[in-house]
Amino acid sequence: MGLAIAVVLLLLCIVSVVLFSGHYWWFPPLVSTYKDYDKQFMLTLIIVGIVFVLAQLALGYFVWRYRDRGNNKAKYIEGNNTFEVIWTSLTFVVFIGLGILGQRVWAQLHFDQPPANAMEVEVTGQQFQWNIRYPGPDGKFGRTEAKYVDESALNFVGIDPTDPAGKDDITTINRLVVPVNQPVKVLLHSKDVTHSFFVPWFRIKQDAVPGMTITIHFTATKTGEYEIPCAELCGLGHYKMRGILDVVTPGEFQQWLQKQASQQ
Ligand SMILES: [Cu+2]
Repeated sequence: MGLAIAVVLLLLCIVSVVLFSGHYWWFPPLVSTYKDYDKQFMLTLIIVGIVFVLAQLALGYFVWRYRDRGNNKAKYIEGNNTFEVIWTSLTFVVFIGLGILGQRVWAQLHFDQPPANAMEVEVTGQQFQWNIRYPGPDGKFGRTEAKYVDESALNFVGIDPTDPAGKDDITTINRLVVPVNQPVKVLLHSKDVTHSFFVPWFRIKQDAVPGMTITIHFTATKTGEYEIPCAELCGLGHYKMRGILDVVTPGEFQQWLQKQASQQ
């Protein structure tokens, strides 16, 4: 029996290592400049992977070594304080160390300022769509207020019609178009409940919280269409809340922007 359990443990261990190292179900390819996320993830995975394999092998060995031979007598032991101190300290150092390394990567998205040439775009979550707004040629977003929200007139974010800065604002629903290799600063809002702006290809995930403006920034490195699922269970229609992040060349972006402007 002891041998059978040891073999099962060994097999589980091999299957886990093969599945994780083979990348069969893995992240989508990275298309932003946030490559440190993947490095940090791999570092954590390798360290805990080694510990996992060693622990499983040790467990298997002891299960086999101290298997029931029919004449064993249970012995009371006090434990070993030296071992307790060593593995508790090691675990502490590994967890805190990875946490400290990881927060630097996390802070790139959340605390670092976007580059000065970053293009601004506003993303407002609502049940169940992403409202996208560009400031237009004047580079300024028009004032918004809840009382101006008029969904029948497609004024989803409540742009004040009396504010000249809002006249040239360009709005779209569920389609965020950005030029490739251009830093983009996103001002995240929510109109109703907490949503989450998630672009797995970009390694970006940030909650949109009512009453707050949360800023994130990114630079896309490859043209293409990428999904923006809402990653926060935000109501009955949550399953259909998805936008598209369309990364295009700068020329295509200008054309698209002009076309949108003429249609507003
Ligand atoms: Cu949502």
